[in-house]
Amino acid sequence: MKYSMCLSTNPAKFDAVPFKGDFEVNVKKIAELGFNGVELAIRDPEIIDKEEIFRILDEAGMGVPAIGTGQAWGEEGLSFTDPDSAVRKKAVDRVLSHIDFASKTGGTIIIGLLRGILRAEVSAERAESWMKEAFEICCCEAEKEGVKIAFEPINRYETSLLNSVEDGLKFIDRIGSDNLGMLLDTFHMNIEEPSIEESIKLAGDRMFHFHYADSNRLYPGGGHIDFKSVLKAVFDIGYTGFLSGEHRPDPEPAIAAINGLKYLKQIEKEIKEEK
Ligand code: LER
Ligand code: MN
Repeated sequence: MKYSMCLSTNPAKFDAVPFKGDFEVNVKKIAELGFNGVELAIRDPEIIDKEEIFRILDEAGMGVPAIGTGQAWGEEGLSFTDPDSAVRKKAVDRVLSHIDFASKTGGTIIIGLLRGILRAEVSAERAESWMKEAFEICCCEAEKEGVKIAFEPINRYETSLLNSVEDGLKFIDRIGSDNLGMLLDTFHMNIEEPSIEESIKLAGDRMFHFHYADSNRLYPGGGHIDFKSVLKAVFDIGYTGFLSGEHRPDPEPAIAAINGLKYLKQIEKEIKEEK
């Protein structure tokens, strides 16, 4: 299995991105710890030095399995479901602006929090139709550049729009683009899914990407998710992508990252030995 770690290219409020600060130092550190790639959280592709990022990634031999877009919501309030059509358009344009960089890195664009939240003045039907329209535009443009998009179900305390894997799958089926799949995150699934394993199986080959964190959003082993059973389900569906760490940096980013990586690799070994 390949492992990546979430890393923000710019300062951000979100606390489950373990590495922030000096990009080059962090990429080197993540490579040293034994990860195969970095998942980049990018608020706005216009404000990053892409050439410099490529140089750093190349030197460290790091792949980019995915690009997170949620900071445009967290830091700027952009969303697909804002009552203001200008804000919705800005959110869609922001996703479109990720496509070029994503095509060069081969990374899947993640759409999670950028869907927004259900506002009191907006009906659920209206919000879903805005989301559908936004996803259709993004998928169509991304497809032209061979870029995939992954929709992430997110727990009810962060959004009231599409919390479960089942609802997420129904939503992506309505859009019906081959380049649209799912990002499953163990932290959200622990809150929303009757069975994490069954939801992974339900997603099957529509699972394009995977976030790991324990029940309390610490590194795996810091909470009570049964990662052996979860990893078995991931193997069973034939997933060959990255497992990406999106957990809190406690007690310290590198310690959290290595604790989680060691824990998951040991479980992987046990599963293989039992076969
Ligand atoms: C982003 O991948 C995520 O999981 C959200 O919880 C961000 O708040
Ligand atoms: Mn996530």
